[in-house]
Amino acid sequence: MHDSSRVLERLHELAQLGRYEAGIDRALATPAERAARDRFAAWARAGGRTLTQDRVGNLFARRAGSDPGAPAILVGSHLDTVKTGGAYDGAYGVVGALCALETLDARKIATLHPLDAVAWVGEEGSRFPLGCLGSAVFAGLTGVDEALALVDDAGIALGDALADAEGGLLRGLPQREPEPLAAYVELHVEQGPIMERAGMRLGIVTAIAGQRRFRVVASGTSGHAGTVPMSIRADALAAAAEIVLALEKAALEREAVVTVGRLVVEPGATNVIPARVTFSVDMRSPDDAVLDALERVLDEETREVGARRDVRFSRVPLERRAATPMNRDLREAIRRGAASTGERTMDVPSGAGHDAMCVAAVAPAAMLFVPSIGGASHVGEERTADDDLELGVEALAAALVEIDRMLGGAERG
Ligand code: HGY
Ligand code: MN
Ligand code: MN
Repeated sequence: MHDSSRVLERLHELAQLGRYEAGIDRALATPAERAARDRFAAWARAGGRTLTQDRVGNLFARRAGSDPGAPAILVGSHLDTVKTGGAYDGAYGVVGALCALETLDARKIATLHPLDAVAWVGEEGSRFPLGCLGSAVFAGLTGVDEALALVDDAGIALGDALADAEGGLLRGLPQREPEPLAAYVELHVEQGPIMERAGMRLGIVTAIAGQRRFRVVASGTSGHAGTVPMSIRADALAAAAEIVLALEKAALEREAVVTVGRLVVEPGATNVIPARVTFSVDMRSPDDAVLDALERVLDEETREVGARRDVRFSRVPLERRAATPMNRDLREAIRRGAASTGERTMDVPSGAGHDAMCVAAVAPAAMLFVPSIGGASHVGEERTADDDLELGVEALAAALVEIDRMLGGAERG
């Protein structure tokens, strides 16, 4: 389709921003990520959209509805990436939203509700320690000033980074004011293997797994690697390693996944016993009670290992997102829209977190997936077939019309 084929060229253009040999690194408020927001704004303007921006940099591009008083339907995703990101996680949902609006323009389809394409900032939490940062602020789950005060590893506050010309807010955009919302829809690559294994090209998300992130610090006693007998060591890294393996075992015994993705050893010298280890813990499960159980394991294990090894453990919660069911009515409207493409759909859970988890706090939310080749994501090799990318935009455009009709009917009584 003409309009959805722009999705390929735009994704290719975005994929150059932050590209290096391991993939794409496009962290919030860096020049590459700001360039991506600039591209979004340029494409939106070219499509005749009205652009607004909020205080943390989220961008909104409005396609007017026939009823100016009707609440907006938001549709979008995020432009930032993890350190070794691919070309599709987030970017696809942002570009797909713009292309879906352009598809409706080309077919001269009017909607009752305004349609706002949105680019959320900081979904990955790869620079500032809060995932879904932009959508959490938008939904009022995190205060703006609290977000602006978050600092990166170099001690730079988000507020300062957003004030900087290189990576900061776009200039000259009107402020997005709070307003009632009708619904939120997010198009995303699945980032897992379920759809590919089922041979399905369109997935309607049932629920998004709950997630909890922590920063854990193990503090032991440093010393000479050659002279301190093993029997009296308080080795922070050995203690942390026991916790990592205990969490892995606890996740294997439950419907959960736990990942320790970052681990920093201090002083980090080959001939010095580790004094302090700081590591991340990322827990996910579709069942919040399982996450509670995993937190108890973390408590119990750090207490036992800490006492046995004379290592002190402390932890800071970085993020806590409850398992989030997607809105049933929106799921059915998306199913009807997707059906108009002639493709079957499947229900699919999301193990990955998304901005929809936050927006669901202030509006009915739902997600539409297309398959990931080999289920790969958060790696440079992330891939989705071009025709699936285009199909997703077609299905999204049709879903927006169905949602508009469903909500319009509801409001008209
Ligand atoms: O970590 C996640 O699931 C998401 O990609 N931020
Ligand atoms: Mn991601
Ligand atoms: Mn994502």
